[in-house]
Amino acid sequence: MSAAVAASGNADSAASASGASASSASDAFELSASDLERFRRDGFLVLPGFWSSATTASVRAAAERLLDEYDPAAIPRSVFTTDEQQRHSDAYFLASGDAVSFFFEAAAIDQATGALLVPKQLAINKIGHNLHEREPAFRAVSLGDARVAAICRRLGFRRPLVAQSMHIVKGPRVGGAVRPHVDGAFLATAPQSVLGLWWPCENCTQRNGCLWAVPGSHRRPGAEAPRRFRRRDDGRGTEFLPPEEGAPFDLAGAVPLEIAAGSLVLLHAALVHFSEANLSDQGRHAYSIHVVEGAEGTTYLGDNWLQRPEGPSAFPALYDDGSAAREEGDAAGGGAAGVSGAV
Ligand SMILES: O=C(O)CCC(=O)C(=O)O
Repeated sequence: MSAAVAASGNADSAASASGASASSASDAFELSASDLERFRRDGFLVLPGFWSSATTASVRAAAERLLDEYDPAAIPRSVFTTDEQQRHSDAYFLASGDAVSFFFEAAAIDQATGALLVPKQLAINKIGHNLHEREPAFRAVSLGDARVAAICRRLGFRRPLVAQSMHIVKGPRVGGAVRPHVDGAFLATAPQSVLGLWWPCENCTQRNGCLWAVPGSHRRPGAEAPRRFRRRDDGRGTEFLPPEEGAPFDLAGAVPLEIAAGSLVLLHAALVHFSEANLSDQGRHAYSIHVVEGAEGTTYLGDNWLQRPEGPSAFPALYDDGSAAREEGDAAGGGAAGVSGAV
């Protein structure tokens, strides 16, 4: 595996370089041509300093408050990891698309008794999946930052919908590994349009379980048809399709994203990425959202695990350009550069 990716560079992005806060987001912000080229080539892009330290602290503080206030007794003793054996598919999980729900770390729970083995603030793996509408600090950085919309426009989205959000806690010494996966396995549209945005709230190192990415893996053979995690046709929870695991992802060339708090990482739907357990004494909070195309011509799949009772029209739109031409084909030289319809 190669050297750490400290930054993919984004010198052209004034707002990012100056660490402009969400509330002072500049209309002038946009991804540069080299940013687009890098994203097209690698399947991910790091934008250092996207959040100011004040914005990063506000998100972190909002998560700390939720962790202080939740009642562990009210949360099902389900754990949430990418290990399919442990992925719970109960009503709590399935209803979390429009809620602020808490999911325990496997290692934080005594599997025999259900007792917490660590303080409740460290026992949570993630909080999701509608922080972006229900919690003001998360709403501000998800729906209220014009630069997020500018990124989506540059990548070819005509009507980007924020489908889900998660705050990943990955607590010191208890935060588990996230197995290699692609986000398009967990959320899908036809054609595929999922874009992940991931912001660490703390500096990331290999010790505290930084994200790893396999550059170019979004262009591997078969990337367009991942094994999917979906709702079962018989209404009884979720399943992987096909049920059996295929060949493991090729992790050769994976790079650790040892990046600073407040950076933004863009993740293509078919990019192979993962993180190791947090073995350190340092936290590794991170916030992420996933955006899908909501314009005519793209369908949010009815078997996605995440469904809103009102349907996908309930997902908030960052903007609506209607039938405006996609920039992807014009500015980025074809389908592979953007995300929308271009896994
Ligand atoms: O935060 C992490 O460690 C992994 C997050 C991730 O891969 C995801 O949410 O898809």
